[in-house]
Amino acid sequence: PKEIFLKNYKEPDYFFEKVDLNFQLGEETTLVFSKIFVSPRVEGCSAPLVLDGVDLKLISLKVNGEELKGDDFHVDSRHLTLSSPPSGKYTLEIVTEICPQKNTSLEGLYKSSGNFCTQCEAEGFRKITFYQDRPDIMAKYTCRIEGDKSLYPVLLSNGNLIEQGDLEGGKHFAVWEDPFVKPCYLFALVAGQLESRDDTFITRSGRKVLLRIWTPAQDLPKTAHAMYSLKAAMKWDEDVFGLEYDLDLFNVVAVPDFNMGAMENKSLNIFNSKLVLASPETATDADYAAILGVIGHEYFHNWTGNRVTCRDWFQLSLKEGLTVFRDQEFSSDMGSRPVKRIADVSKLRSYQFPQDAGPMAHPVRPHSYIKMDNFYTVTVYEKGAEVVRMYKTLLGASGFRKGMDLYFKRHDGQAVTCEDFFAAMRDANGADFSNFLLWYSQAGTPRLNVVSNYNTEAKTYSLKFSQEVPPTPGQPVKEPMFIPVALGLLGSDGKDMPLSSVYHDGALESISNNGQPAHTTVLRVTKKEEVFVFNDIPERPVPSILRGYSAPVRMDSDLTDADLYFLLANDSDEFNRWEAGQVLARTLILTLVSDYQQNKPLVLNPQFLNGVKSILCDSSLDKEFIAKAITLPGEGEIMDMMEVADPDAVHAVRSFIRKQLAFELEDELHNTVKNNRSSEKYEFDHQNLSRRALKNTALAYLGSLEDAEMTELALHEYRTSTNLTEQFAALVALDQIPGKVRDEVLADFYNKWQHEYLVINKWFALQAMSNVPGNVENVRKLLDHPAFDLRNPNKVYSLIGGFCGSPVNFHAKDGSGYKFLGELAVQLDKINPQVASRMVSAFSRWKRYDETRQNLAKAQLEMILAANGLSENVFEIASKSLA
Ligand code: B3K
Ligand code: ZN
Repeated sequence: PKEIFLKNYKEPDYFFEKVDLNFQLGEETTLVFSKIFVSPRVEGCSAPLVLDGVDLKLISLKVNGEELKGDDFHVDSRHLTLSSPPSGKYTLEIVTEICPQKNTSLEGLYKSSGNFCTQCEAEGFRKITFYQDRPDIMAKYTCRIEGDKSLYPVLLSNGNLIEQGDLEGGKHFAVWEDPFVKPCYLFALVAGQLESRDDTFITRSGRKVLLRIWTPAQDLPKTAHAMYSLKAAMKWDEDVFGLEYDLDLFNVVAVPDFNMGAMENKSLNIFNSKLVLASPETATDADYAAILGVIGHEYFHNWTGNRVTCRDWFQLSLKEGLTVFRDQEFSSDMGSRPVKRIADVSKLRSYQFPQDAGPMAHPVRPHSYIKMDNFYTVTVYEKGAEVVRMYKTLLGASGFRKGMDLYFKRHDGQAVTCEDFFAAMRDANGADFSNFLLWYSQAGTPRLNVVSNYNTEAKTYSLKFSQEVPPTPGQPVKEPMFIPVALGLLGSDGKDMPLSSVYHDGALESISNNGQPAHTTVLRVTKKEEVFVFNDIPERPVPSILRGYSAPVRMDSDLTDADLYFLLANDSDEFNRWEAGQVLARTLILTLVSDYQQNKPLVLNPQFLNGVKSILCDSSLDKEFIAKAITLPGEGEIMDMMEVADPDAVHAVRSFIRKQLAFELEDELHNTVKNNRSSEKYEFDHQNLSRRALKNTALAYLGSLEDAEMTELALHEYRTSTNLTEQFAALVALDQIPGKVRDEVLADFYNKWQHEYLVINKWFALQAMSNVPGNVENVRKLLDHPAFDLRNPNKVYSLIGGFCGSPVNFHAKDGSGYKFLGELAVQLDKINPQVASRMVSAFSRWKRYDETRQNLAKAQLEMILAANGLSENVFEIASKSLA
């Protein structure tokens, strides 16, 4: 397999100005007619024209209307090459034959539940027709679709419908025209039996946009929340960024077979149905929130991604980091900002930090890849969003907006780079960003250490920062980063002290907020070591550092436990209040893990218990915040902090703490459950979802007690709940307690929901994640369950992904979990390489475990690499993991 490097990027020799596509959809094969208007970038260019093409059968090829002969071109398994194309402009007409019905990779044109649909990003268009499949080729498209009218009554593509009609033999056709230039990865086609929920949105300049969400007829009632989300997103982008939708039609199609969450094809978004369909009975609050975020995300891509796109795939974070940031902000504004921030940071810590510390670590803008699909990662997306957030932290909301405006003014209709975004932010604000661009090129999570000192006589308070970026594959030595540190200082009254000036780098800088002293300031930490000294500080403060998590770093500080409990109780920054609790919990868990490993008895620190109790009982706090604040850091996050990850010890200790807390706070938790039951019908609004979040968290704690009374309580919640959020939480609580009740209730749940495949996926995932010893055998049995299907990515993610995400059984010391994944990875790779490589990633941190586990995991990776006909996707992950 060939590795592709950013440093080798070359502008294309030929541009494509216009593309006319014509699809003849068939039951055996589909014919694709493509007419491309080619123009050389530089007058007189005579370089060969190389088109990408995979799994295509070339039927005919014409240049300027003349059929080409055999020696004028060359076709191999990846390319079609015209060695001496005409000079100047010309037309190219290509006819290819493809077999969507046999396409299980779910990229290119494929079938999902009888309907045709496409997925072209990153490099799926080359499975449809020969093309320069790269994002800097931007063309205007028309698309004619022809197919059987009764099988495919709905025919959709990008842009506007300009013609449709009936044809002989029960067929019909539709012609779509997209007035905007686009790269081929944004091309889409859908054909099938679908119906739509329709609504309209009037843009602020008065354009009336028809909004249509397409699903099979029986699912239409479940699209109300998606439509609500879409309209909210359209309004939000106008309000916050002044960005309006630019066509009269916006289509969303939900399909059950989809490799990822969704795809932002121009005016024809295609979604994994789990991110569109929701009803109170079949979707949880988490699903509702995900739908809101992802509908927003794909809609926001219309400007950040589609109108302005990426020059090459290394720049992926240009659109993804920015669009994730935008969807995070949207969700924050629609719900609770601190809670959303907490959720996003937890995700970063649980998934991105481990990636950044492992063999697949790569910068936000990778330097190389074998298979681009492997780089749609938490680093490119989530760390990329943190990078965008840092611009906003440094520039403020209005400075950030100025930068965005300039970015669109400069680059609308272009394919650009991360530097272009950086330059727009800088130039719009005349800002000095020093070495900020290192965030795009250096991998690894920076470690920031802070040491404080209060000088009683001088009334000064100093903070000394030192930083270190750990080595990552290919990057042994790192430069110091530009780290924006949002900071406040709390007085003994628990209030923020007014900050007037700080001495730094030999100069006194005034800190002001329109003339008023500030309560939070943003320090610009740019060196390996540097000191900031605050003046006029009347007493030793407690510092609240990295407020709102202003930079994606791991921070260590000399804060004492007393300081942390003080912040937990008083910080005006809610994120840092939560964070103080997390730091305390992490320390507690790690201490007990070491006790556990030395066979010492486990004892819960009473101060920690009191901290949790005071949060739980503080009626002035938002309930969703309480739910987050009493939740312990995840097992993955803890293992990520250990020298040698010990899944059994971490699991045992975390369970011990949960059980102790439940035991000590049983009455409070019980009351929390009782007082937060649903009375009215399900509403997805902040008040109601917060109540459910708190109730469910309390119930989960009580479930850990594993006694008859708690079983009775959970069973009662299970039976009486009228929405899936509460019913499923009750099931999760019961699932912790092995025995007859658990088995009966799991069977009951299946019987009840067997016709709702999205609910059944949750049922698979729940069982897959169970910590009952030897669970691998249950999971193996579930592979043969009639509702399971290895070809459907959602089912694979639920059952196999769920199993690999649960530390205890996946990392079972007898190697049974690794063996299971090894076997399945090889099997899956034959069906769908993208899904297989995602599963194989579960092995990537094998070196973090003890020697026995290392050997077992390594053997599986070697076995996978030795498999016949291995895909590039899996090869890249497996080989880099072993390196
Ligand atoms: N842009 C798509 C992801 C495509 C993944 C291709 N393997 C969804 C999104 O980020 O919006
Ligand atoms: Zn995206």
